Amino acid sequence: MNTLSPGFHGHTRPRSDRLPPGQYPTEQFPVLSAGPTPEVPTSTWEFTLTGTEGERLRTWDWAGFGDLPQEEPTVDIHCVTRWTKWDTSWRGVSVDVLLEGVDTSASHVMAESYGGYTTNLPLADLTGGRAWIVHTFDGLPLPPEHGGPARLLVPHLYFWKSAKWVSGLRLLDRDEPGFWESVGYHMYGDPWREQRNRSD
Ligand SMILES: Nc1nc2c(c(=O)[nH]1)N[C@H]1C(S)=C(S)[C@@H](COP(=O)(O)O)O[C@H]1N2
Ligand SMILES: [Mo]
Repeated sequence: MNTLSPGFHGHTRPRSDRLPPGQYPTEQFPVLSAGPTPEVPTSTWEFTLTGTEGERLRTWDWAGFGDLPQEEPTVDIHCVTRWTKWDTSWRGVSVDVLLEGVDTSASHVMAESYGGYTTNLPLADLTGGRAWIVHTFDGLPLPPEHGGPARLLVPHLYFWKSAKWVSGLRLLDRDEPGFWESVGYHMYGDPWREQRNRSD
């Protein structure tokens, strides 16, 4: 008999049920960067929410970001190069908090990074407690090679959607390809449906 307690969370499911098709589990934390690791001091770090007309809606500096309510998600991550890492623990701010009170008809978002990386997502996938801007991994400041000082974390999509060195979110009226999407990666990237390439 299956009993789901009120406190049931995804990460209490057995790991065998948490391996998407075509993935293998790893204990390592591989580094995958398309270019050099940008140096982003927290003294000059900014995170900007930009509207569909290019207007600056909100900006946080490092101190202001730290004053926002923080969450500690523990989630599985799935890279399109086929590794899955279970139960990764992070600390950061829910994107719901950043979008609070923003009135928009935007359908999509471009995540933008220091260094120029971009990746596109439906706005709905960043809300509902499913996406965070994280600055801490395993209780320690996020190392630069993994996206520190802060990265996007969207664990329900392939990990290329989790932009490292994130500098902001730009609201879009329609879907537009980001960096990997423009060279053939899937526009959405659901690991459970193996949406690796545009043709999947
Ligand atoms: N800014 C930026 N973010 C990025 C990337 C990148 O090259 N630049 N690579 C993506 C890819 S393909 C993956 S799998 C993950 C890798 O994150 P990791 O290096 O912390 O494992 O970051 C994603 N975010
Ligand atoms: Mo990746």
